[in-house]
Order: sequence, then structure tokens, then C-alpha cells
Amino acid sequence: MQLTKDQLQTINQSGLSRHETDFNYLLDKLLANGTAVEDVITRLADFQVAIPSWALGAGGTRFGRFSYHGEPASLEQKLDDVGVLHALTQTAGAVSLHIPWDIPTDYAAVRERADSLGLKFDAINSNTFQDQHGADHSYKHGSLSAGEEGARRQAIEHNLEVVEIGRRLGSQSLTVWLADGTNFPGQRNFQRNLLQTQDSLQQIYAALPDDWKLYIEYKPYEPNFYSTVIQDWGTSLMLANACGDRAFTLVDLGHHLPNTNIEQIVATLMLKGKLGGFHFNDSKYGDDDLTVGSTKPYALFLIFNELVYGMRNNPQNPDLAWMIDASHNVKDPLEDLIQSLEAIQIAYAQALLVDQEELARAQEAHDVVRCQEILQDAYRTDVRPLVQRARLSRGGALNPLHAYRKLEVRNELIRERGKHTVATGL
Ligand code: AOS
Ligand code: ZN
Ligand code: ZN
Repeated sequence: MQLTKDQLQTINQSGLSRHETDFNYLLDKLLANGTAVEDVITRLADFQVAIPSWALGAGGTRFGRFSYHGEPASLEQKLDDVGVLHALTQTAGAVSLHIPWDIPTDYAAVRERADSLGLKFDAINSNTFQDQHGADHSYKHGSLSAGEEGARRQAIEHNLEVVEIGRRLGSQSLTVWLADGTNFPGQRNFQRNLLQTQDSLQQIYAALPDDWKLYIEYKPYEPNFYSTVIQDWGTSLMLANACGDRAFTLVDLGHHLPNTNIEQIVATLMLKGKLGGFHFNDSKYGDDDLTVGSTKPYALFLIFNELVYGMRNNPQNPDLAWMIDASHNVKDPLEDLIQSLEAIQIAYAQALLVDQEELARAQEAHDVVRCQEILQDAYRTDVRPLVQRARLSRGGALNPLHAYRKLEVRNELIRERGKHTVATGL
């Protein structure tokens, strides 16, 4: 299924006059504050977030999975779903694949399909957290950190194959997330595991094409519950430094122990030019992978505030690879992703409204009260008309969720693909 701009324009009609009123009201206020409104809208319109191929079907937990209807069964169908998201939101202009779940059979056809939908291939993901059918070695006791040379070699080679697949699709970065770790004290040797991991990553890094980047994701626990080899941003940064200039740390919002100050991690990494990528989601307890902005929208705003500061002031940090890493157990995956994209755009817009110069002056004067007021003024602004404006400027939907329902996208997908579908992936 493919949505056309004409279809969206027709649906947009009924909401346009309301939008104009809301937009002009906000415009008045922002212009009085000296905000460069056009610039904010351009930045919002340019901001593109990758959709991971594994988030398009229903997720699940180890206790069960409740499937959704009309889920994509092939890589082509996954691209179509991202195409729908992009047509509606104009913010999902990239897809992040996962190998072995998404191995293309016809590369040219896949590239062409993505092209016609306006999609780029962002970071590609390897998988050494599951044993693959017919594999010679098991990852039960580690992959890139494994003591057994055979398992470690197999894991390194898998990553190189993933790079080759990504290269043929036009992707330019590899994300490595390792489940490697232990469940019990004493189970394995911390130092040896870390050294093996460093050596494996260096081998992968050495084989990357010159224009590729390596993103190293960290996570404190799960699936292992006593220790994880790459447990935090410090370990990731250390490994990235041991690899070289094109290796970076990747921050997944759910990969922190409760109350960790993620915005400060972002600031530190950007200052060092080592923040490479970002996985958005939200959580209450752990790596819950819930809809972005559903639980802690203010935290998301504070993170974006540091990202905006970094993007303006840290030329040493490269452009970031943005991705949503979420899982959907009780919602329509596409509706959930639309909500996540909207939450990201809202937080970004709010952060763009922060008057950085005034904040710096208030900080200098130790006016703590004023500092808080400046941040919260921006956070409490209803920026949705700006987000809508950015979307309209690219031919998207005024209200993506409303359009999605009005066009009965899910019913159409069920008609095309059937009711009993199982998406590949997590
Ligand atoms: C796992 O917890 C990580 O968030 C990964 O980024 C990702 O979900 C996984 O690699 C899926 O392939
Ligand atoms: Zn992640
Ligand atoms: Zn995760």
C-alpha cells in the first residue's frame, strides 16, 4: 500500500483553518520573543529518524506475544510500512535493517523500492545475541567476547557480512549491540572478556569501508542479569577510542539504570566528538522500549536541549544517526511509531525554542530561578503548530494519526496481507 500526497491533501483540508489560527497565535508570541521561526520550521522539516525493521510487527515478552494483523512478512513489505509512515509524517525518511532478519534477495529491487518511497538505509544492525540455524558455534557463552575462538571468529565474520550487505544497499554505518555478559558472580573473567571484545571490535573496525562508521551500543543488564560486557557509556567510549576516529558511542534511552542523567551523558559525549547515534524510546523501569515521550516527556526535552546545544557548538561531533528502538505489545505498531515520531518532533521543537544566549547569561549571573524559567518556558510552549507546519511544507499529513485512521491503513494492510501474520524480528 502506498499513500499519495493528493490523498493527504484532501484529508488535510478540514483541519487547515484551525491550524492557521493556532499557528498565527503561536507565531505572534514567538516573534515577540525574537525567535527565528522560519529556521525552527526548516530544522524540524529536515529532521529524519530511522525506523527499525523489527518495530513494524507486534513485539512481545518472554511470557508471550500477541500478534497483530496485517504485519509485514518480507523486507519489501517492511519498506512499504516505513513508506506509509514517511508519507504521513515526513520524518521517517530512513530504515534501519537487521541481519539476518532482513537479508535481501534482490538488492537492486530493494534499493529501487526504498528510493521510490524516499527512504535511505541508515545504520545496519548485526545479531550475535541469538544462535542462527545451522551455525557452527553457539553464542550461549558470548560472541565478540567469547573465550572460544570459534564462536568469536564466527561473530566477527557475521559482522563483516552485515557490513557487506549494508554496503550493497547504500548504508554507511554498523551498529553493534552485544548481549554478552554473565548471570552469576565469578562466571567469567571481566578483564579477559573486555579485552576479547576490544580485539573483536578492532578487527571489525579495521575491515570497515573508509566512509563507514561504527556505533557501539551499551546496556547495563538484560538478557544477562549480573554483568554485561559493554555495560555503560564509559565502556563504550573506551572501546570506541580503542578502535579509532570513526567509532562512536550509541545511546539508547532505555539502557540506563533508573534516574541516570542521560542529558549529561549526551553533553559529555558530544564535547568529545564521540556521540554517534541515538535510539529513542521511553521506559519506567528498564529497557521497556515503550512509545517515545509516553512516560517522561520532560526528560526527553532536556536531552534534546543538550543535543541542540551540541549540534550548534560541537563541530567535532558528526551528524547523528537517529533511530526509534521501540517494541509494541498492545498498540498498532504503525500508530505507536507515529506517536513516537510526533513526540520526537515536539521535544526537538521545544529545545529549539530555548534561548541559549539568555540561558548562558542567567547561568553566568547564577540566577538559578531564571535558568529554570527559560527551560520551562520552552517546554511549556505548545509547539504542535510548528511541527504541523514543517510537515505540511513537505506534503505530509496535518495530523498523521488522524489521517492513518481515516484512510483505514491497517484494514487495507490486512486485506493485502491477511489477518494471521507473523513479523520477523524481536
Ligand atoms: C537491545 O536492547 C538494543 O536496544 C538493540 O539496539 C536492539 O533492540 C536490537 O539490536 C534489535 O536488533
Ligand atoms: Zn537499542
Ligand atoms: Zn534495548
